[in-house]
Amino acid sequence: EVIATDDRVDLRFPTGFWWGAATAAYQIEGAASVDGRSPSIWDTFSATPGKTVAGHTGEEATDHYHRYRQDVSLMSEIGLSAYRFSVSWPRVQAGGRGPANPAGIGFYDRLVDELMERGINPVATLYHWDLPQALEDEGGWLNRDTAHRFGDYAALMAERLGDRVKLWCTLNEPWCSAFLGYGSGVHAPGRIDPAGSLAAAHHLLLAHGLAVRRVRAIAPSAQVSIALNQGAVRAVTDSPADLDAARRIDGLLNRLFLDPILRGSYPADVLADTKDVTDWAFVQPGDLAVISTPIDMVGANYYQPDLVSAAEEPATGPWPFPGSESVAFHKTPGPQTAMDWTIDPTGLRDLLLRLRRDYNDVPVIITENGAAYADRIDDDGRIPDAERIEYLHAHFAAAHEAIEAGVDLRGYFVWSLLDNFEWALGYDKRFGLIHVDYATQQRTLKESAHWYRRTIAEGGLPRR
Ligand code: GBH
Repeated sequence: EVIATDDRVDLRFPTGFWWGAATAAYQIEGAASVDGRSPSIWDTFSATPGKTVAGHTGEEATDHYHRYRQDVSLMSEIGLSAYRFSVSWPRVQAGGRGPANPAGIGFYDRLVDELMERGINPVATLYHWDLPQALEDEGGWLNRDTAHRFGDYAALMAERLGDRVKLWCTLNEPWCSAFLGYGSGVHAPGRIDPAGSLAAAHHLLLAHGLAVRRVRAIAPSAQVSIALNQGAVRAVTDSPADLDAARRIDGLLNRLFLDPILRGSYPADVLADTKDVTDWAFVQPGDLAVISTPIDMVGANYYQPDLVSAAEEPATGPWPFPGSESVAFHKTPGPQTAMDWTIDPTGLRDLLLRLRRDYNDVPVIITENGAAYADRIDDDGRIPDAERIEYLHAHFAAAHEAIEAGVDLRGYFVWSLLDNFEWALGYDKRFGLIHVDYATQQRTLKESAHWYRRTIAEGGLPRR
């Protein structure tokens, strides 16, 4: 429970607000070949020449698998009220089916106990992109059966951790899994198959719904959510063509996921936009009832707004928006992070307001927000990441604005707790509140971690 005590704090957050930080298994755990873990599609993808920057892989990452006690103790030093981690499916079920691997599931059991001991609420994401390679070999998310395998895996996790995990996130960013994994091919498994990418999106949604049902049946008091990468999509001009481009991208990025989950139907305009790509025959009777099984809150991952216009010529190469190839993406003007992502907290505010307006006051949790910078340790051992503090301050203030406008916002998870393996971009981009020296695995709190500790202790921020 957080109560603002400091008079300088004028942006106070609600009592019980979850001040969190997030990570993902393949980005931090390392220990890729120990204790019966089987390969995931990201092991295969990152070991394939040319797929990740400098050929980096998650083989060692931050060695969190062996250092989790220290990492939980650092979380406690910051004062986190919640920690969002993901479970590596191939660690728990080698090959993605069958009984739990005791060593693999035991790791999460110990992690959750450690969190509970420190009074940190465990939030478990069941799928942050690391599909067991054995399931990919049977078609991966193109194969409807993968959704059922995921339901079984969710049940195993709920049986083991359901007495302690407070909130489950079924999937992290299914848009990325479907359209970067099977559409543009920049993420694992690296396939380029426009029709398949829409089938993958549907099977991921079905997997979500099946997992919600299994978790609810086993752990009725736990809360359930999903972390969606939600775009604040804006058109460059008000011309009908540019507004149509924005409608299309909003459709594929946001409403394709939000509508079936929260309203029980696919958006008619997206079905129309994609009718030449696929006939949607993979949607079977009863699927939407499963997908729309009620959840407790919706998770939003937000980094920057999406600015689009109509394009003169359709995109030629691989493209992650099937049926909407004639759209151009533009940089939102303004300062940028080391990812070249524009810093614009109004996008976060706007997407939160939109969720409230269009989805019936749905409770929301910010499951990721943060910034990458080229952090360096200075001579006295400090990591002066003033830009990250600025970024976080501005985005927490935007979240506060949304709360004042009536959004039921339950918590906020900074991405990320630790510097980590940034997928196709390898280790060069540092998102952590905590610096990791990859040569020694030494952890050092950045100035932003100290800023976060004070913010959490005070229950809010001074207005700027
Ligand atoms: C999140 O995705 C992830 O959940 C997290 O694991 C990751 O570390 C974090 O962001 C920081 O990147 O130009 O086609 O390659 C963020 C959403 C959507 C951002 C896809 C990058 C790249 C599109 N991502 N986008 S493309």
